Amino acid sequence: MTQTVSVVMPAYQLGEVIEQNISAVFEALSDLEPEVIVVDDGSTDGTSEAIDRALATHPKLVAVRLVENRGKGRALLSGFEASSGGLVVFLDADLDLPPDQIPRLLAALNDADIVVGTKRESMASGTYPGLRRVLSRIFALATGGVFRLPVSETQTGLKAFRRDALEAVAGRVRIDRYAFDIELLVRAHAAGFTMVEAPVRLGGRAAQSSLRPSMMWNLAKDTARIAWWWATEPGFRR
Ligand SMILES: Nc1nc2c(ncn2[C@@H]2O[C@H](COP(=O)(O)OP(=O)(O)OP(=O)(O)O)[C@@H](O)[C@H]2O)c(=O)[nH]1
Ligand SMILES: [Mg+2]
Repeated sequence: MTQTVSVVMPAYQLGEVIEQNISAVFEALSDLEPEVIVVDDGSTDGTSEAIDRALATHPKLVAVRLVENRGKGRALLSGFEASSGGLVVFLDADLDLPPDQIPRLLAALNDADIVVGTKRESMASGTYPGLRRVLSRIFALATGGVFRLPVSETQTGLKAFRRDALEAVAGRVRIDRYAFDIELLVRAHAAGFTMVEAPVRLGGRAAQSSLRPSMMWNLAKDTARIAWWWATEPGFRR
């Protein structure tokens, strides 16, 4: 791998654990000597102080701080703007998806512009709560049917990009929160970038994850907005 690697980690209300999670990423990727960009936008629970402590020990850590909470999608794009790597990884900072899988995703960038982590296999193995599994399946069928993305899932918190693919679309993405991933991938696909999926493994804690009805509603609403743009905006559709 001759290209430099930037790992962007959005972190909101993660508390002290963010310090050890940052260290775990540097450790898992020590061969790659990556830059890690952590983005905190308005956490009030000590996340910011824990990031300060990590800054003192990791010279290749960059902290982006936004005063106001603008959502995970906006945080990812702000982190991307602060990054310099030729290859860019988006990684949930809670590390529900263990970072030792990142080199495998980066290797897949030899054959595609974008590698989308998918949890389907982990879900099938029964470590994932039932309702969430069913909803995720329905959602994937709906987005696949409408937007014709060549991947079976969009929402998993581990993805890798060749820098030019992100550069081409980042400025046009309008959704800040739950449907951000869909809009980003649909726009990149429309712009002619290639994508493949890579199965990723969940760590232990992910099984406890919560799914709020308000979140599902917002995801559905934002997905409908994307469908509207898809139907009406020139160049949105491939
Ligand atoms: N900076 C920033 N990070 C966010 C925001 N919302 C979520 N995140 C981070 O994005 C990652 C994924 O968020 P989660 O809340 O874990 O979402 P999830 O993985 O779908 O849900 P769980 O299964 O409950 O973990 C975590 O690292 C969060 O800290 C936000 O508004 N701003
Ligand atoms: Mg999570």
